[in-house]
Amino acid sequence: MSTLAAQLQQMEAHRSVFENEVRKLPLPTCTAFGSAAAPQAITFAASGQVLSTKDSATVAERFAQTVKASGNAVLRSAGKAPTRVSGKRVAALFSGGPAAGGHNVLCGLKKMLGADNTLLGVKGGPKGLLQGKLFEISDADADSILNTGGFDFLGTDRTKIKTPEQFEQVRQTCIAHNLDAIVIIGGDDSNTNAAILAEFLFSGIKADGSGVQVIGAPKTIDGDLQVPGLLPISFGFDTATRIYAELAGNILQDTRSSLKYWHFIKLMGRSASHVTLEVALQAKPAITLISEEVAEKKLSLGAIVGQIADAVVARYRSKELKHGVVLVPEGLIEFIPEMNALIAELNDLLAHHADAFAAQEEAARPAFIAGKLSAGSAALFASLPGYIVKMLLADRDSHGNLQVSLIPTEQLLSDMVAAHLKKTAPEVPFATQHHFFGYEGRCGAPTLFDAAYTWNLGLTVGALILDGRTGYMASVSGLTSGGEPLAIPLSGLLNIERRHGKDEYVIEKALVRTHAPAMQYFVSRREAWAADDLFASPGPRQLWGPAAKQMPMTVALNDGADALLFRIGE
Ligand code: FBP
Repeated sequence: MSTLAAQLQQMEAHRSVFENEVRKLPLPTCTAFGSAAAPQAITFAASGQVLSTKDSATVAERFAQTVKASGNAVLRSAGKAPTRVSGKRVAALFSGGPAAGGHNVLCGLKKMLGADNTLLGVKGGPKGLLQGKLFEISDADADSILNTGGFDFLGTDRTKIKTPEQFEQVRQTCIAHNLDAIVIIGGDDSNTNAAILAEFLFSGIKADGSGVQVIGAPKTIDGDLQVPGLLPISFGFDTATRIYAELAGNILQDTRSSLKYWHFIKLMGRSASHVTLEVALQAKPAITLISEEVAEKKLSLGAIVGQIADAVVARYRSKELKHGVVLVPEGLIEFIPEMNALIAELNDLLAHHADAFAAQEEAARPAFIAGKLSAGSAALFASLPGYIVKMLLADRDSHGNLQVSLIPTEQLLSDMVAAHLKKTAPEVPFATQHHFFGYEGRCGAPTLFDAAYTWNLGLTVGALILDGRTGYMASVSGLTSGGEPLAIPLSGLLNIERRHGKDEYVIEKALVRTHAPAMQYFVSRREAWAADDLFASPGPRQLWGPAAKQMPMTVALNDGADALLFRIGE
């Protein structure tokens, strides 16, 4: 074999030149943990900050043990742990969609637990926990996954643990593997699962009557798991948005070069528009829709289409621009008032008539449901193209969410704008292209921000477990002032929401706040971006060099930072 061929073969199985180098990347560590090479355990103490929601009284009854233990108070570092805890057996799992940095949570956790405690990985997410698919994670495993993207080391799934049989399976797994703690690395729904499990496993699980600790870690590219002042962002958001912003920047460059297309780009992010807002701030396209603003202004589908068409016409008539980019948040459809009312009715109908609906021939299903809708919703339903109706009737995910990633909103909008222009401004050229950026961004190699953030989240999770805590979500705040590990009581975040046609405990999704600084900055610039090509190309993710320490623009603006650079460990 030639030297080059041998070199190429050595790059197989996650050993590209990039992957080999990135594993050696030094990670900044919060000063609370001491040195980066040998982080030390810390203890936590209740701060004066106590969390509550509109449903706290009901939550205190249902989650009596965890609420009594935590008092719903936020925990902050209280200094170095006086003694070293050993012999704990901790199982960690990924839950929900993948997000860059998950592997580093495991690495930070492994480092904090050290050689005198055991870290087990759960294969295949919550389902793997039910099935008892656990294995020990070695130091070599941790070395091989450090700073790598994806959740492939363990795998993930979206199983919601809710039935008595499932809870019993979890108990059996805890007993069989002699577990002291479970770590759930997931989004809002998964951390709700963590709160429920923390209460269930609080006591009486082991022979001596003690319980199993449960700690959550905040993951999701959607960025909708945030707690102002306590949790700046979920991990994976920075990496995903930088990948999408690079792609959007490339497309913007193409529009300006080939001078002929309007590109409609739908961006993942579920209900919240954080991803779309961040990509807009980075790439500065002509038009960006923000779902939360659409809901606030009660914009109808027709009004949104009219706004896009007006911008298309204005660009053509004033500067003869026949091109542009429109960013569309994945969950937009749920925020358009008349669509929201229709979806709510559909959710209830599909939950209550599940068997009868399933028994219908596929072609007969729309008519079956349409007959049960209110008059207004039935009329709207009848006006929608078949490709949208099909997706509105598709299965909800296991948490009861409409699978918005499957709805081609970008196609719907561009079809409607084309029809509108045909009637109102037929002389304006309108050739379109459509994109959906989602899966491309979830498993890329983490940015330095996500790599450092997740490493410190892992250290925080480990320190909370060694400190005997349960029912908390780890966080790192103060990202521009050194980084501070802290713990948020999960029960303090719980609300009651209607899902699957019934009331359930949930952690409310953090949506874009239209009066927050990030949105206000966007509003102050968007007219200029619509009128001319002012886009910027943020380029690929950079792990070395001047842009490496950049943090999400939305986070920096909303936190009142005076620069874009994070300063963990400084
Ligand atoms: P999480 O909330 O579980 O992190 O999911 C993120 C996400 O990527 C959403 O943006 C998207 O709507 C959904 O997952 C897609 O789900 P799936 O991977 O099941 O297709």
